[in-house]
This record gives sequence, structure tokens and C-alpha cells, in this order.
Amino acid sequence: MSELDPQIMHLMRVPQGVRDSFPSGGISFDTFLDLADAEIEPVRRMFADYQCACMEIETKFKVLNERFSVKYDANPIESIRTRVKSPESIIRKMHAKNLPLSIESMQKNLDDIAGIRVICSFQNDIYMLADKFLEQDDITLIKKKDYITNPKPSGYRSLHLIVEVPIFTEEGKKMMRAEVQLRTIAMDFWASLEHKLRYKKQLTDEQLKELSDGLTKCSVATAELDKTMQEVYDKVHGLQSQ
Ligand code: 0O2
Repeated sequence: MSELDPQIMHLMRVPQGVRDSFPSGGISFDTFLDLADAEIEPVRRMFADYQCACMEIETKFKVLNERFSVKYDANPIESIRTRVKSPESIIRKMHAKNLPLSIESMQKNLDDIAGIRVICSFQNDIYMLADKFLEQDDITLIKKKDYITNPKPSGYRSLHLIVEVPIFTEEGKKMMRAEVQLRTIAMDFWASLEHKLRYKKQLTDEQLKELSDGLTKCSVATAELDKTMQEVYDKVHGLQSQ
């Protein structure tokens, strides 16, 4: 196990048992908490910075959605969800990648502490929105992963953009990294249910194979659904503009 940064240790809540058994001599528990608070201040700031990055990017997509709704009388975005990865999930990922657990290492090695999920109506909207987003001169593309053209072996489909976005704080400008996942409703439906199903532990090899086969079938079906929906949209759109 990699060395644990004391700041990261303080991220974990102090259990009641520890509070109860805290020695009466030396510093009081409240003083201890004050010290711990000072220690975790940089961690809190880091999480706030990632939260701000989520807000910046969410606003950019909301602006694009609003503009398209005026121009084409249709919203390309169904919904947007944002999240900052939980400390537990960050620690698990750092451990799995055998990385040192420090703030610097997290910021350097994890692309998805800030995550923005944009659920689109039609598949073509994904690429159109991604292009318009990446055209913006304060957005830097770090990596693009097109799991729609090349689905993952699990059947997972989405377009991932790892980007850097500036946030403007009282300390000045900071460049923050974030992962934007763009997907259709069908892709999101598949990913959500797949996530739930895979959570079920202790499956036999046979059950695992059945699960994988079933999920692959569903992934193919949702891809087909997206294709048909896009064709219907294109036909209707074509008819309207005639
Ligand atoms: P969560 O809870 O969504 O945050 P890298 O980050 O490049 O080192 P990684 O993490 O494998 O490598 O990146 P990848 O696979 O490009 O994308 C990671 C994220 O995509 C995952 O985040 C999921 O959100 C989503 N994802 C990727 N593959 C699958 C899949 O097979 N099924 C589902 N449901 N989602 C997937 P996290 O951190 O795993 O989880």
C-alpha cells in the first residue's frame, strides 16, 4: 500500500469509537478537531476548486443548449449531472493504480475528480456539442476517448473529453482538469443498469458469463435504437426543411 498523506487520512470521518476513547489527558478532542481542520484546509480547497470546474463546464453546456433551443427550436441536451469524485473513490483508484496518496499526485494522475455528464437527445448532438464546446478558447483538450465509435469490451458507449478549464478564484486563475462524458439517453440507460448489475458480488463463472452476454446484447440493442432514432430525426428534420 502506498504511503498515506496525513491530509487524506483526515478526510475519513473520525468514528464515534475513537471520539469516545479519546484520552482525557493532553489536548481535548475539540482542540484535536481544530488541528485536524487546519490540516484538511488544503483538501477542502482542492475539492472546492474541482466543484468550481464542474460549475464552469455545466454553465458552458447550459449556454450551448439555450442558444440551440432558440436557433433550432429544439434542445440537444436532456440533462446534465455533475459530481466531484468522493474521497473514498479517489483513494480506491489511487490504490488500484499504485500511486502515492497525496494531493499533488491526485491532481497530476486523476483526470476525473471533476466529472460532468451530458445526456443528449440524439447521437449526432453529442459530436455537435463536443465540437462547439472544444472550440471555446478557454478550453484545452487533453484527451478524447470515443467509446461510441469504439465501444469498450463491456459494451460501454460514450464520448469522453478530458479537458482543462480555468477557474477564477480569490487567489487568481487556476487551470483545472475535468472529464466530460457525453452520451445519449440510451447509452446512459445501459451504463446505469450495467453499473447496478455489476455491483452484485459473488457470481459464479457461469452467472458472470450470462451477465456479460446479456449486457453485450443490450448494448447492441441500445446502439441500434440510437441509430434508428437518429434516422427518424434526420427524416423528420429533412421533411420540415422542405
Ligand atoms: P465513476 O463512479 O463513474 O467515477 P483512466 O482514468 O484513463 O486511467 P479509466 O478510469 O478506466 O482510465 O477511464 P475510462 O474507462 O476511459 O473512463 C472511466 C469512467 O467511464 C468510469 O469512471 C465510468 O464513469 C465510465 N465507464 C467506463 N467504462 C465503463 C463501463 O464498462 N461501464 C460503466 N457503467 N461505466 C464505465 P469510474 O471512475 O470507473 O467510475
